[in-house]
Amino acid sequence: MKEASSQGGAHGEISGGQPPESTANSLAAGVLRRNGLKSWTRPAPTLYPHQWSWDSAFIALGLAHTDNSRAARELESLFSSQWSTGKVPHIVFNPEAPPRSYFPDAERWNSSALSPHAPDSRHTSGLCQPPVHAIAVNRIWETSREQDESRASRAREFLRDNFPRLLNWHRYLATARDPEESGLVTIYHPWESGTDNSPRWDGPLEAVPVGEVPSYTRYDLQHVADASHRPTDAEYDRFLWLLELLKQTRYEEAEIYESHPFLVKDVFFSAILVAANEALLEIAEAVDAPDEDREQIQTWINRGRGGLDGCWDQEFGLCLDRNVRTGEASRARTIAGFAPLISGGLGRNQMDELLQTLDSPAFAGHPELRWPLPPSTSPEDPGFHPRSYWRGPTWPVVNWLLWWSLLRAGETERAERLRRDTLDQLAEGGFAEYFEPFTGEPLGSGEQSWTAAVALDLLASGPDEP
Ligand code: 9WN
Repeated sequence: MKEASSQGGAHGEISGGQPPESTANSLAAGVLRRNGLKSWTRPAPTLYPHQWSWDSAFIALGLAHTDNSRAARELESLFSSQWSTGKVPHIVFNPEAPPRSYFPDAERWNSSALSPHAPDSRHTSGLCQPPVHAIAVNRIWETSREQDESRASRAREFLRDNFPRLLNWHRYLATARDPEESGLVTIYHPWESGTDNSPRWDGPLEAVPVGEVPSYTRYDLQHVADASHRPTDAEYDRFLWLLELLKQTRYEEAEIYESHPFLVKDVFFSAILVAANEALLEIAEAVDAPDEDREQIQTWINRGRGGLDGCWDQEFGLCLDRNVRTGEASRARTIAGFAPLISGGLGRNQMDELLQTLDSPAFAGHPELRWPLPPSTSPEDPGFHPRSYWRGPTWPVVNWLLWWSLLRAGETERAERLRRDTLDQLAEGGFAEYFEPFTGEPLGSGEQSWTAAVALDLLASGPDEP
């Protein structure tokens, strides 16, 4: 496995060929250690100097294999900035980050001044990201249980403390973000999806007339080798305009629902919520939560699966997002379309259809791919771009989600192939943020924490592992 340089965009090799797993483990653990601050971990050394929500969840999942208490602290530190509405903010700002290192900064979001629901203690963004957290908490529980009784009892304590926070978070998503009770989560901004410039958002974004955006400087471009890896300036103008509109509502959910021009039912986010609710149900079991909480969670799971069923597109063999404003489906072929695989509970026919799409030349079966790993956007989609962020590159963190979902669905051989190919990609390219799908070139930031974290989980979960 290669180790990428800590400078964005550079990916230096320290050893050739694939090393033994113990070496790979220590390389991955080293990335998390170097990116680690006192109680949480930066997603990348320079490009992302603050705490990001779903990154932290993946990071905790990886840390669960090296240091349970550090993993628990990672999530506790994130949840200490949970809003009183239950929302877990997508960024918690680091007051010690170097000046002019990331934009939009705390000042631009201004959430503590604008919203009475934002925490006083730390500045945060006003958005959220996919809820991987309960899945990570469950991993901490699983890995602690395998150890001595004192660790298991500390983990049970951690579960007890965090169950109410997780429940509030999921309740916020099931209510404020789904007043229609459709089972699908509404997002207010592409940043909430975690797949920022995906062609999934091209249609809904085009419909947003862009107003006067207060002037700004992008700092992200100074941390990557080439601007083509990142979203374009035109995309940033739209992202920043949506932020201004959200500020005008003071981040009030009802007002946003009333006036905001970008309201989209995100199938990928919704599917992760279903999987996270399944994890939460297991946590509820472990902490002996009241029956009504468990029933509530089960209702959300059923509703989520029902909602996703309604977004199935026969022609693409994928699930599609829906614009709440127009009712139109986003006809883009992206990895988000595999949402039902993540939410689980599929019948054999739908599973076969999804796997057929996954294996087809539209995704992992494309004959020119460096590894048979699904690009974030299908090479057959008009919005595909092999180097641009979520428009085509392969993301290890998405491979992890698909691998984990395949395992849960009992597709063990296929899951194992995906696991091996993902690790081979990292062995050649290092712990990059994302990869050019045809050449395997590492792109974006080097030393990306969640890439290292999912590597740790994949390495610990091989068929030979106990
Ligand atoms: C905006 C931190 C985050 C990830 C997102 C990824 C990217 C931010 C950015 O980086 O988003 O939130 O500046 O591009 O798209 O999924 O959480 O790694």
